[in-house]
Amino acid sequence: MNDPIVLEGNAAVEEFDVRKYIRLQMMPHFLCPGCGHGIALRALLWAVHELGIDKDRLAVVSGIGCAGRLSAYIDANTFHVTHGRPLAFASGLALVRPDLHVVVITGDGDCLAIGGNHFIHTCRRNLKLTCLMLNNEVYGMTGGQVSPTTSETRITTTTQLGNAEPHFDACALAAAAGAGFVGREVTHHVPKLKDVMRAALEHPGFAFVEVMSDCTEIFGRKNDMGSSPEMILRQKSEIRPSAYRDTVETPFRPNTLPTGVLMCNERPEYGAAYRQYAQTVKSAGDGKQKRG
Ligand SMILES: Cc1ncc(C[n+]2csc(CCOP(=O)(O)OP(=O)(O)O)c2C)c(N)n1
Repeated sequence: MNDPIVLEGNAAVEEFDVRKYIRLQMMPHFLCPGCGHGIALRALLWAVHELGIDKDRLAVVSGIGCAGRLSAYIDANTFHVTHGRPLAFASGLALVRPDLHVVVITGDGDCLAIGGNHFIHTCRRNLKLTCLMLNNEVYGMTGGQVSPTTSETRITTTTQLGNAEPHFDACALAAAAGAGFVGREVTHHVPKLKDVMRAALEHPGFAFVEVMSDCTEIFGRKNDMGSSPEMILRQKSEIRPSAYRDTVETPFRPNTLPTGVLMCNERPEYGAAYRQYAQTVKSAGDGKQKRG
């Protein structure tokens, strides 16, 4: 068994050059102009750089979708697995390889719809694992269908008259399910986003970060949210539309979503606890005489 991870040093003194962490042969990338997912990727790699994480010790697991596609661009150990299953795959990896930093990159559909069951149980289990959920409020890759985080009233391919369902608060769900670390940040604030990701990577158990990301080409266009720069500026004060936008003066309510590190509790990490328990059981078994 490999030894659990130890953060070796702080490389912050060395200037961050994203090109050292990406597979340049994969360029040009497939993201649309203005997509927030690229900003999230850069923030993650910046946090990895600052923590001095060796690329050989970094494993990135992602599901299917625009968010899921990001692992392909990272020059580390990467796994592009089935839709909704990155946390299940990553759990196995983190359990047998505690020497790795295992990071999951997932979309709101991947994480909360098809992968919702894996999500709540991963929060409960508390393995050393970092989960970044890029929330663009829509199924981007498949053409813009409604997702569990689509705000009320928003137009999507499958809610042409406006979404009538209430959306999930992913951070509240993670906290209720037992996640030790919960954070949220918008792609507008890149240094803050990097800091939340860094804190998540340093957390000794399961860490969940919701990244509010813009889908400019599909979601933004359908909802008349303006150009990409206009969309990202909107994040400063307005993220979610009011459910009553026809009855209030402004079309969007102020952003009341809290950001930053929302919760940080340390409790026994599942992998270490399991190994210790297994050792105790094994030692007790070794001491017993075999029955004839
Ligand atoms: C089992 C399965 N069901 C459905 C799909 C189709 N599918 C691919 S990506 C996707 C949605 C991804 O949305 P999200 O996770 O929000 O990521 P985004 O593309 O918005 O980043 C769906 C439904 C699939 N590939 N596999």
